[in-house]
Amino acid sequence: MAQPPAAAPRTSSPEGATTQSSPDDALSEESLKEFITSLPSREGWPQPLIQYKSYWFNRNMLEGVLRARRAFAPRAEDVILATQPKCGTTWLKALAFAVATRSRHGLGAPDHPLLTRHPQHLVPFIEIPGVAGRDHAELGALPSPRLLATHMPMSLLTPETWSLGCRVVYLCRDPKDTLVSRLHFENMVAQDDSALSMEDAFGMFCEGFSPKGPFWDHCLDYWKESMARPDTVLFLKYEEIKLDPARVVKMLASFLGVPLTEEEESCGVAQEVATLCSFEKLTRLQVNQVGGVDHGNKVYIYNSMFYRKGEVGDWANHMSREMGEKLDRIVQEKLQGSGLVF
Ligand code: PAP
Repeated sequence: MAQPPAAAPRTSSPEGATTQSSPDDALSEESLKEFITSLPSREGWPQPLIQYKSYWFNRNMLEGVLRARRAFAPRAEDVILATQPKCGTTWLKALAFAVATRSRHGLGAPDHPLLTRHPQHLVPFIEIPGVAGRDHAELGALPSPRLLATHMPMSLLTPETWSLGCRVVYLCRDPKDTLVSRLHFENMVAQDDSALSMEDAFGMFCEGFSPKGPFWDHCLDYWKESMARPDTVLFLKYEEIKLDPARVVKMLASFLGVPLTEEEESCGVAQEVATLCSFEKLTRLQVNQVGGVDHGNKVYIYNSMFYRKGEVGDWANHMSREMGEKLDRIVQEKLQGSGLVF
């Protein structure tokens, strides 16, 4: 990936939330577990969720967030792909990887990494680097510029992420489709008779009680930052990629500091990336059909679980019109005045 031009460094954000250190950042491994036990926790999702700084996390994830705050050292050249779960992380990872590495990995090459490795494993999460078989020390050993991912709310990203001017690409999705995708994922992972019902998941989601939720707060923080600093945060929606993936590929390339050349434009490189990363192409590959990763705690995530339907509007097959309208109303109210709409 070519070096993106350096963004202007800064020490504070419009919200003042992005640069705060916290005493919890220095927790040792032992006191970290003890600290988590002292936080509010609530049952409902297959794994109980723990509230930290107004967001909800399962235990593994919160441990990862706290470790990342302690051990992850951002670099100015880092590009971070930020999402809430089920908003299209896998897709964004594939697109950004293909765009950023196209000078090294020819898009049509028979040995392109996306043909043999899951997009989730090509771009490691900051807070769960183990998914890609790495720990924070190994993330530190990756050469710059690094392409990384996170589900962390903006306010929990390491303060240096912002003071160094790292670039962030945020992807969100219609909350109704996000919820439906989440419910299917939870029930696939649980693999027992503890299946969560749509009604229960819906009620919790509407209360703002969902993994990495409240949904609207997570989006809103990144949205405001993207409005204030478009050179630092690129805000995307799943639906807009679906509508015109090649257009988003071009935007991504420019934002990452590797814009498409005139020659690439005329050769249809944007479409080539879109096709390589399409749901149809990725789901046909063996690597995305077999295998998986053991996350511990009896959680095994098969590679295929990150691909279900890949559609816009599937919510209508799983919740009533009234439920859809209710969730829309809640989200509209929460986002009112921000300019962000779904
Ligand atoms: P994560 O946030 O848990 O890491 P994420 O990739 O966001 O995973 O969630 C999977 C969703 O993205 C699935 O949506 P669905 O349940 O509504 O179908 C999955 O199908 C969708 N997805 C994965 N890859 C693609 C792709 N290439 N194109 C479109 N959608 C995709």
